[in-house]
Amino acid sequence: MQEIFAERALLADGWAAKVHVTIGEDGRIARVIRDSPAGVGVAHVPVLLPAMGNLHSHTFQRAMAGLAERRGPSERDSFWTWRAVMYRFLDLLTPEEIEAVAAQAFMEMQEAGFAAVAEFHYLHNRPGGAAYADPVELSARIFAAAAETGIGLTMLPVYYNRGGVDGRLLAGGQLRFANDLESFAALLERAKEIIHGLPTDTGLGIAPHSLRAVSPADLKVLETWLPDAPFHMHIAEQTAEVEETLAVLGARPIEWLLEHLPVDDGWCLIHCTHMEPYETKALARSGAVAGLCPVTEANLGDGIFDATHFTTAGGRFGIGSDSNIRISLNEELRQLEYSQRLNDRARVVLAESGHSAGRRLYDRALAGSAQALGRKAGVIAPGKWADLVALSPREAFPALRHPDLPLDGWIFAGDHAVTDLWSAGRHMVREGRHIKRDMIAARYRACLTAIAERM
Ligand code: NGQ
Ligand code: ZN
Repeated sequence: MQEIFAERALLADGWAAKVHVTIGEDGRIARVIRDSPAGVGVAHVPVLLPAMGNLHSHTFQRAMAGLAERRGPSERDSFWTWRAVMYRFLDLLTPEEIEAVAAQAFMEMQEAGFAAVAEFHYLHNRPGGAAYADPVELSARIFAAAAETGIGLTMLPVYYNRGGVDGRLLAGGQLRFANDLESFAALLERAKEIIHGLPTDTGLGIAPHSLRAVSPADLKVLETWLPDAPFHMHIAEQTAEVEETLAVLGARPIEWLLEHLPVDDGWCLIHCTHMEPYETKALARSGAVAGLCPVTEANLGDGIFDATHFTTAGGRFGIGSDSNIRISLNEELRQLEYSQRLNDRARVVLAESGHSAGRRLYDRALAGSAQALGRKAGVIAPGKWADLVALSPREAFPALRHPDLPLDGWIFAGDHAVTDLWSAGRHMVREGRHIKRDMIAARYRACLTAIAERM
């Protein structure tokens, strides 16, 4: 049992003072007591929040952060030129390096305040496309990195079968992603076997990569395979993808998807950047989570998600660090709000009158990520996973008159606010540092050096 005493904690019905939380041996919250005396032998924290999950990550891309910020030779640098760099980079990576980079990224996520992650994992084969003897050779690296860091993992093996909506063949770096339905079924079976030996908060879902990489027929098959599991997919991120979908399928991506598949609250659609107003409303009504990755979307020049109308229509969202160009929970939420402000030329957009933007962003992303990860978390209440984050607010004003100040301070003004983090009760970040930081970071640096020598 672990005991935490928080001066202030964000509970399901709002802020409460002097909260005593007990975490059971099983990693779940056992007890929550308000107005409790500060006990002895108890971790004492100023502010305690439910910790959210990072709903979209490709960990290997962390190792190329900064390498694609030079303008290339083409007329216009774009998502597609970035993708070509990314494909060349991933072709260099060994299984050991994929694990070391994943561990570094997971550790940084926990230090940023994420208790869990949905890893959208599409590296399956050797460079050039030959299969490994074990189809989960590379997926097992992600499981190992999660186990080492203690992050809560929802594993999303990715199905990637073709090079574009027109059905063109995979080429170059994409050969590492390839599966057909038969090989993918075998991969999922092996993934289930591995999960049996992992912490019980580990989850499994399916991720058809996109309408570009998966045929309508395969998508309809995959959708039936793990009925209650998370089902994630990239969609409508780039205008070229919208145009290709219109040309081949006769409808815009979100429009087509909502019409042809039973999109519901088990689905998480990543990006959804380009929607017509009728798609925004229909997506909101579906109950699916929009997986927003504001920092990556800005980095890749995707465009601006219409969060204003989506949330007004009751749409659910969570946030992901996607390319991991920067791993920062508060910066994702800040970027999301700022993109709306710049677009609407307004202030405090994603909160109703009289409410705090930080609080609204945090509450919504918390609920959206728990839904998207299929994780019984997101609330400090008995029975839920003990996914918890403690903050050390820097603000000078006492939060008495404005209880959401710790959140607004963290998201809009703060940086190094996270002091402690628990993932399903595993107390992995203490005094702002992951307990295995030195070892994981040293191994990561050695990998970067080795990769650089092969570039
Ligand atoms: C990915 N990333 O799967 O890593 C993609 C690039 C693609 C983003 N879409 C590949 N941000 O979409 O074709
Ligand atoms: Zn992605």
